[in-house]
Amino acid sequence: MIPLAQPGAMTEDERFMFECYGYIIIEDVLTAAEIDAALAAAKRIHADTTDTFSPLGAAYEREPALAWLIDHPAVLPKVRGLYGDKFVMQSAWCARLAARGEVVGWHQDGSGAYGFEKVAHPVPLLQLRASFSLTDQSREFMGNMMLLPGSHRSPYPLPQDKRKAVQVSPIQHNVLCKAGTALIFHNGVWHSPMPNDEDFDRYNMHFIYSPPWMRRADRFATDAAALAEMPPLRRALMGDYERPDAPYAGGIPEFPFED
Ligand SMILES: O=C(O)CCC(=O)C(=O)O
Repeated sequence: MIPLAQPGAMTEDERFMFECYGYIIIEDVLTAAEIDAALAAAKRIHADTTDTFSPLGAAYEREPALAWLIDHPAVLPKVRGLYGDKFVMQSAWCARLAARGEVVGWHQDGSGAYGFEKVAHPVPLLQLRASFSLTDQSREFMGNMMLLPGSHRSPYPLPQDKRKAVQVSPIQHNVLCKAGTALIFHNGVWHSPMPNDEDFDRYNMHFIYSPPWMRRADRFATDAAALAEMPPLRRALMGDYERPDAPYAGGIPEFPFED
């Protein structure tokens, strides 16, 4: 029971699946050449990485092969389908899980300082994540994402004593996917990376989309030179407004969507 979706606009069936599970999966979003380019970029970004798990922010400022994923035509229409026409890319993390590395830790995304579960129940959608797998994860123990479908609706948290375990529930879904797959999920879904028993590092590229008033997490402002290189829609998604208070006051410019 895999919530498979197709590239492009969110259909009613896909929306229903997303609401039930809290995530959808789109296969074959990247071609072999695009995977190679993005993976090479991710490896350059992590040239000095020694930690078992390291998510590095703002890699798209230096690597065009990662920047173009920000408004990928297979994925961005899904984000728009859920948020409407005004949202920003709040952060992006190029995440390496080292060969034979393990950092199992089940959690919901959000803020350690003020958890989203304190805002409302069900946990509101504030960080919609699109994750591109850049290495093969088609078998278990390849650093796959593990998810608890529907857990974004649970008023009851995953028991504390389970959060470091690989197997936590009969309903858990360990995502098996090839490189080039996109996983789109709600911040409220309990998830964790599976250990990586392979002898190669695992890479994922995560993009987090949020309402325009959310504070950015991987940068204070987008690098001006990188911003200048971006096409108009991508630039708008970066949320570098001339007036930082505009997201509250309604002064955000229209986004240059093509339709
Ligand atoms: O394994 C990954 O790349 C993602 C880890 C994770 O759970 C997170 O970034 O919230």
